[in-house]
Amino acid sequence: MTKTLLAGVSQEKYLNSDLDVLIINNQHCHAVIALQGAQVLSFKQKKSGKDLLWLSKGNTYQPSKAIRGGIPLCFPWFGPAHMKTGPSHGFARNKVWQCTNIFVHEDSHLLQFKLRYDDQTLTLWPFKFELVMTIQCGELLRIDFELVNLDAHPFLFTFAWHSYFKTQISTTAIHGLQELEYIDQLKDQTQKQEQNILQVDQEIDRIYPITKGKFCIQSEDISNIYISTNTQSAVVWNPWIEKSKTLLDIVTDDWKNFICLENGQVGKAGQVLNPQEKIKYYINIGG
Ligand code: TA6
Repeated sequence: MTKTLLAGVSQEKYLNSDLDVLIINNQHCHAVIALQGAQVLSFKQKKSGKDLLWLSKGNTYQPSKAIRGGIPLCFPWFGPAHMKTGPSHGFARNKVWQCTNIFVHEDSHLLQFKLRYDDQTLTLWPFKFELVMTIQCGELLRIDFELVNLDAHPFLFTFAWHSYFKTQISTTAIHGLQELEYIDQLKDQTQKQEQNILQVDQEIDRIYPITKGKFCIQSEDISNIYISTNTQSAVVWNPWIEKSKTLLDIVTDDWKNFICLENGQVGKAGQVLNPQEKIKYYINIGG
């Protein structure tokens, strides 16, 4: 059952699952955003007719289960939980966010989503916070992240937009990482330096703590995807053959069709936020 919220925005259950999604359709794009995680699942530009994002065919869309693909938000930590109790990459992508505002701006739609601490988050991460993400669906996809510390104590957080870009991995080249230091997650966190434009021919899992915030993903089967952001870190990931066999939500060989370029504040680029302090980040994605 589809419910129209305003011109160009409707709400429905995704693929007849229990997952509530908002469908945005305007002259520039067709997008799908899940209320769970305020997660963009699809962003199809009308000028190219291509979806910039990859979404796994192996998702089952069970409530609170992380959705593989699109742009999951890793918050308030990136990677494994510190005390090994919480979920990998934090809880933000598993929680249902509140859509607090939808408005039209210069032929685009802006949708605001809010996540605020609750009893469950406090058991996983003992700090009070409010996080608002504003998602602009137009010629570009722009996401703004605004976090405020509502606690009486400072907290340290890391975060990333764990973006899955649709691409042909065998012909993919990532520009914007040249000469940057990175940590190889597959080789005991060894520090190395990127030499050239990055091409992928095996499993890759690299954290670039400090980047220049501008990237281009090239591949034979897509038009270039450009990313610009004021976040410092980038993570590059593809599970390749063997690792993807351990991931039940990646169907056979579908690992060939995406690259993760994840932008945020990760590792030593984690940030401390003092009580009542606010911090803002953005990312622009376009073809
Ligand atoms: O992309 C970096 C990474 O931390 C990889 O190590 C891998 O675990 C990936 O995220 C996927 O994590 P997920 O919890 O979404 O399966």
